[in-house]
Amino acid sequence: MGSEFRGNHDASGLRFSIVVSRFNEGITTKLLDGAQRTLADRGAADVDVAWVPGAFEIPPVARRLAETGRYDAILCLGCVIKGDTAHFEYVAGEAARGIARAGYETGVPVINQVLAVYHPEQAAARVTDELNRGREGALAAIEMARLVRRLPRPRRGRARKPRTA
Ligand code: INI
Repeated sequence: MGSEFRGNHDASGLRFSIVVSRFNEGITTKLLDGAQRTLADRGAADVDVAWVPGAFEIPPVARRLAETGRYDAILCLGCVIKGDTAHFEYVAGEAARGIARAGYETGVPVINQVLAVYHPEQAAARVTDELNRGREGALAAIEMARLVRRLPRPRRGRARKPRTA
C-alpha cells in the first residue's frame, strides 16, 4: 500500500509571512485583511507582513523570506489592473513567474494571490465579504504548509536515480 499525503486547514504552530504590495492599496489592504483574519481564525499566531511598492517587487522579497527557513509558507498579495499600455503584461507576468520560482527553488510553499484583472470592478469583486482572494490564498498557504510538513524529507544532494529493472 502506498501513502496518501494531504494537508489541512489547521494553522496552529505554523509560521507565515505575507508579502503585499502598496500599488492599488484600496484592494491589497482588503486582500491582506482577508488573509490575516483567516490565518488567525485557523490558529496561526506567528504572521509577519512585508510591504513592497508594487507587484513587480514581490518575488525577490518572497524568495528572501523563504530562504530564511523561518516560515512554513509565504503568501503573496497584490493587484495588477490593465491600463492603456503593455506594462500590465510585464508586471503581472513577472510577478507570477518570480513567485513560482521562489517556491520551486526554495522548497517553501509560496502562494500567488496577485490579482491580474482588466477592470477595477473585477478587482473589487474579489475582495468582498463573500469572496475574498486573500482568504483563499491563506487557506492554500495553510494547506500547503501542512502538506509539506507531512511529506518525506528530500535527500540531501542529488536526487536518487530511478532504479531500472
Ligand atoms: N504594480 C502593481 O502592483 N499593480 C499595477 O497595476 C501596476 N501598474 O499597472 O503599473 C504596478 N506597477 C508598478 C510595478 O509593480 C513596480 O512597482 C514598478 O514598475 C517599479 O518596479
